[in-house]
Amino acid sequence: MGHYKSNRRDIEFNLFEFLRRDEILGSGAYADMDVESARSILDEVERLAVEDLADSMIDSDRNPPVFDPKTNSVTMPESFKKSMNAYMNSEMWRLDIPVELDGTRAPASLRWAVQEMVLGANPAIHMFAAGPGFASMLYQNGTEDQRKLAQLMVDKRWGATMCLTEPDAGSDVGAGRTKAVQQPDGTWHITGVKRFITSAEHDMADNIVHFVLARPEGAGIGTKGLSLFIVPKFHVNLETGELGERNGAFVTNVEHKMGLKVSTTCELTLGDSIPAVGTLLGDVHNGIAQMFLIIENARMMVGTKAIATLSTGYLNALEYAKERVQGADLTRFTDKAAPRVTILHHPEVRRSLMMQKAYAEGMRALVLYTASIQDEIHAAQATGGEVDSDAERLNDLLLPIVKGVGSERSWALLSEALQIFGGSGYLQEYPLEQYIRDAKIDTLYEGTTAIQAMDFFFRKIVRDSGQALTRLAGEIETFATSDQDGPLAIERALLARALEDVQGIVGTMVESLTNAMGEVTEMYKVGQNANRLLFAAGDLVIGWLLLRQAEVALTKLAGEPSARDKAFYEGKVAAARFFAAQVLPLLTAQRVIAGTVDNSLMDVAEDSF
Ligand code: ST9
Ligand code: FAD
Repeated sequence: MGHYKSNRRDIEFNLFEFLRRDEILGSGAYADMDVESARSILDEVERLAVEDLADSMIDSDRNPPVFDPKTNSVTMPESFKKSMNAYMNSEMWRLDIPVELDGTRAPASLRWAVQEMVLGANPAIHMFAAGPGFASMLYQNGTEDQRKLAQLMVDKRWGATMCLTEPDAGSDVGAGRTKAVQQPDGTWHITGVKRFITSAEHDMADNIVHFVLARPEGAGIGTKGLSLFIVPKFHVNLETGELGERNGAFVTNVEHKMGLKVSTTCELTLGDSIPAVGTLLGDVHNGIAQMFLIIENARMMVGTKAIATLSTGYLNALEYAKERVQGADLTRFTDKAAPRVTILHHPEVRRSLMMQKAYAEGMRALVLYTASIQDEIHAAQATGGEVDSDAERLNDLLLPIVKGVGSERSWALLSEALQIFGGSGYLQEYPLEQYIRDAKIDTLYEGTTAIQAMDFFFRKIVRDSGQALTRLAGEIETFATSDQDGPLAIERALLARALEDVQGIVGTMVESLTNAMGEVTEMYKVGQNANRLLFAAGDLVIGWLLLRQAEVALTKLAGEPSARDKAFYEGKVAAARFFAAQVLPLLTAQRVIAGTVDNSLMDVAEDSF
């Protein structure tokens, strides 16, 4: 067996029992995608993920891509190429592109369920295979010529990159210095150095199309002065699709990393030896907003990747805990002759595994719930091009939780999963050490956690005038205050308290923000509480989703489930109760701390650190 363990039962529970995606499949915009087709796609992707994709994950970590600085080229490991071919030949990537580009129409919820398995089995496959996804963005926002390029990217399975970061412009994208100068023929010459660019060089596609943020001569400062340019590695004859001369975008270094080694992280030098010729996306200067169309998708991807890795980490740990025999049951620990038991008998091992299960399943619910909100957005678009602004706001609010909380909790809990293996977890014989190395990046790229936290508070709450938060809080409150005599009464009360705590933290931060109008240093208090709020909101939403799932499971248990289903549903209820009892009360302490934060931290002299 390979390293990857999917949780197909829980994925299907989310899609069809919890989020009732069966109600949108097979009709309306998804008339061609009924439940049966969706299930057969899940079948095929699960097989592909467990076998073909997972197959190369370990080998390509031990034998990573090789960069040749003389030719600015990269040779990928053969094992990985094989997995990549299997994925591209499966045509499953067509789920992520519109029908106009020969895609397969599928709801976002199904697409993210599919991508969870791809990302859990071998995350870099998703990234190298993102070319068609970038092509759809190009098709939707590009000029006529760029739409032709988009079609070629799909037909020829070219790769693509997003190029924001520079040596002095990481979180602060607006500090970018890469320059664009317009030419008489309307094209642009780009010069500069982009750093840390994922997939910018490899030998698995004939061409790679770079989506580059650069500042046109004379444009203003900051992110608003940036424009988005389309810079292919090779020039292209847009009518025939033939490749022309090499363009002046060369990879000049590939980083050596802690993990995710098969994903090439490149320095991309533009316009050094020969001109790097680009075209302006859509012929409009609106670079940062355009790039965020990609970033939003990529942030969802990173959260899903993290959570997928936690899920397989947990399932590997669970399997080990059921087999490893060590020590006696705690009730007989003074009896030296007591029979030895599997470690799953030990309370601390159970606590840790249940925490992993609750977060892995709670955050899967978070990803797929968010995807179901994206379904609402797309449904509105499909019926007459309308905008469902409530759904868009809620999706925007949830994205930093998916990305920021998903990555941080997964990375921390993967360490607990490794702990279940004892010393064996530290060995390369088991996948946990690689999972941890490969998942750490999720807290860093696509905006670090601090950036997600500030995005959450300033943009998604304050700038939104709390509209999405109010909708979400309203739904949580309705659930928490209903069925007060039911089997989840205690948990609903804990949820209601957690909601008050999160609202309390928001209130404290809004107060600091208001006070900052008089005393500007009050802003530091907002900064000190930002991550706290993001994590607390994440726990609240995860707790709410787990309890809603428990409610569904209890209904099923009242019927006549099979023995397997009975165990599954009881597990859902147990995880929800555990999370409510062990995690939600911690938010009260967070609220108290948020209220007592002062600026003494900011007064500590640098030399005193
Ligand atoms: C990276 C790549 O790390 C990692 C792996 C890549 C793998 C690639 C493959 C997978 C991708 C698949 C994609 C397929 C494509 C599918 C497409 C489908 C269509 N939401 O607050 P302001 C905008 S890449 C939306 O003043 P500052 C907005 O336009 C590197 N928009 O910011 C706004 O204007 P307005 C990742 C947002 O202070 C404007 O920005 N690097 C949002 O100037 C200015 O906003 C990072 O992520 C948002 N949440 O700049 C950088 N926020 O206000 C992290 C801003 O008028 N740093 N906009 O609406 C940040 O995010 C900073 O907060 C900052 C600050 C740069 C935005
Ligand atoms: P910095 O911005 O220098 O941050 C350092 C620390 O300071 C962080 O802890 C951060 O949270 C904190 N910090 C910074 N600013 C603030 C603030 N205002 N408030 C509070 N805290 C702050 N980029 C691309 O453009 N394309 C890619 O394909 C891509 N792929 C990547 C792949 C890998 C493997 C890596 C490592 C990076 C990749 N990146 C890519 C770059 C990535 O997006 C950046 O590393 C990330 O945005 C952070 O920037 P930085 O590394 O410069 O850190």
